[in-house]
Amino acid sequence: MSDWWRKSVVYQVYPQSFKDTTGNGIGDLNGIKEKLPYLADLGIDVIWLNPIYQSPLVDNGYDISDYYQINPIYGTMSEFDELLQAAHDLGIKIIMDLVVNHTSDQYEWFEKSKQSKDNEFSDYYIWKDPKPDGTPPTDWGSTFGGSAWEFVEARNQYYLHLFAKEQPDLNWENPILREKIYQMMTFWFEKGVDGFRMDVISLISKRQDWPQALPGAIYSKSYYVGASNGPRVHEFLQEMNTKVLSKYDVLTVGETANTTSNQAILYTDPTRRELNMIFHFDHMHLDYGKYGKFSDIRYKMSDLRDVMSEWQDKLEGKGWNSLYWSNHDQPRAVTRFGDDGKYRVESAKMLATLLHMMKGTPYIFQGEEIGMRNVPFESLMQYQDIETKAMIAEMRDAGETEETIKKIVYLKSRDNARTPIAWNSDDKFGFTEGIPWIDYSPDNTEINIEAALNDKYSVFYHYQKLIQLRKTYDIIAEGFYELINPNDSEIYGYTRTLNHEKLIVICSFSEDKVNYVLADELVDGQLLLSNYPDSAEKLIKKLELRPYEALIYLKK
Ligand code: TEU
Repeated sequence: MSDWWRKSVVYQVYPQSFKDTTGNGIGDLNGIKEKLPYLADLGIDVIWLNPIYQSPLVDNGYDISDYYQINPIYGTMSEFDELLQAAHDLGIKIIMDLVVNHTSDQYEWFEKSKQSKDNEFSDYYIWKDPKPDGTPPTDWGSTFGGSAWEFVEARNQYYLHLFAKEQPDLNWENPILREKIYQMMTFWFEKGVDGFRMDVISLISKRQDWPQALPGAIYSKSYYVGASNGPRVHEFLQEMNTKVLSKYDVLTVGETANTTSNQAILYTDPTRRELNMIFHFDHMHLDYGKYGKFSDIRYKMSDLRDVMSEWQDKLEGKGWNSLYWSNHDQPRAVTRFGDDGKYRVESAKMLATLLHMMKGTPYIFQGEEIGMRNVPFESLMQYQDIETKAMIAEMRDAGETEETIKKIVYLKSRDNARTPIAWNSDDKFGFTEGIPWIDYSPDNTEINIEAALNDKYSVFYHYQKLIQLRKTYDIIAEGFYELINPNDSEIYGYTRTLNHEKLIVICSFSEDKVNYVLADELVDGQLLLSNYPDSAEKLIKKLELRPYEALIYLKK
């Protein structure tokens, strides 16, 4: 098997917000197929599709009611087959979203499981007797509010749901259930799918002693004590690899919130035959507060540099990193990590430079490549996301003011990432002929794909060049990472070294001009890319960096 994914760039498509061709206001598979030439022009190698399976959409498709059916709102199975073939014809692979920690409560398996304790499906899910006083087995909270346990009279038992009560957790202790999952994975691989992003895969093995939550754990994350990186998670993934993954030349990336860099080696060490890479959350957690992600705390660049460097260093030669700033669960990168006002373009390009020159597989979330920022919705009523609604309720219950809640929701709601992509500045932005399932961003008139393609200095063309550099220079995929001036408070600099070549990457996180002095051995490199049109062709020792200036030099 080749490690093709070591030099690939992945583009995440959130189907319902990408492009609608039917006028129902929801993006669809034919819309993605129509826009494949745009993605080919950007230069990406792989598309990650968020879930498109049959679902009641309680959690926007992460509540699957049939693993083998395409949700008709996105299209048909034959339209999926056509999309896959059209992508492959352009040299673009497609990975799907594997959601096997839980299903929808409308899955046939669950509908039967909840009926009794002695049918074929009874043990497909996690059922526990109440405590003697009738309360749930543990004090774990659901990510989306309330208890992680729901009582069902017919069984006189609770079932576990780490997410919505409409998302019952599957029982991975059951080998029959595991075989069903492996059969399903094989079905999609036999259709030609090129891999999976594995939703909350680090949660599939629960501790069988069902511990109480750690004191002070944030309610919606209290289950981590008993479900995160559980006792059999690696056994299950090695079984999955042996029975399915090893038979195909595919990309696998596990979503593993609350997983350390040491634990990541266990998931991504190729000799362990589990996954190719994982999404960690350590850089996402830099601005967490008492409500977890929902905080108005601003991260510190020094903390970001420490986290990104830890992951580069720890996985060097032992595992493999994914590289991302945002996705469908996170706010827009340029708002969270850059300056989405005066220096939106410069800082979006700087963030892209910093990430894409690191060691690992970069992931671009739709709209990131044109510098989309958070969405200033007027009213809390405009938010659709189940997590956002749960957090609004939780903050109201805690007595937070509406002003505070609105500010925090603006900063961190997942809906920031889920507004429709604007393909042009027309009144419906080229997204749909109908009414969009979620309101547009007021930015769309200015920030849209057509405007980006017509501006040679746009964020789009910077991403295109970064992707091209990765295809051109092996040092980007394989070079050794080292920090430059590790204590500088405003400039994040690092080198990549491969054989006698050195790549020098210098990124300013300051809105002011900043002086930066390089060691002699780093000067004289040749400029490969800058986010300013007139940076010096040769790298000099004493730099005066402009606001959010990002430089890439190669010294041979
Ligand atoms: O997200 C996993 C997860 O932990 C999320 O709750 C995420 O950490 C949080 O939204 C950050 O604020 C995955 C999917 O990506 C997410 O869309 C689903 O809602 C969730 O699992 C359940 O499937």
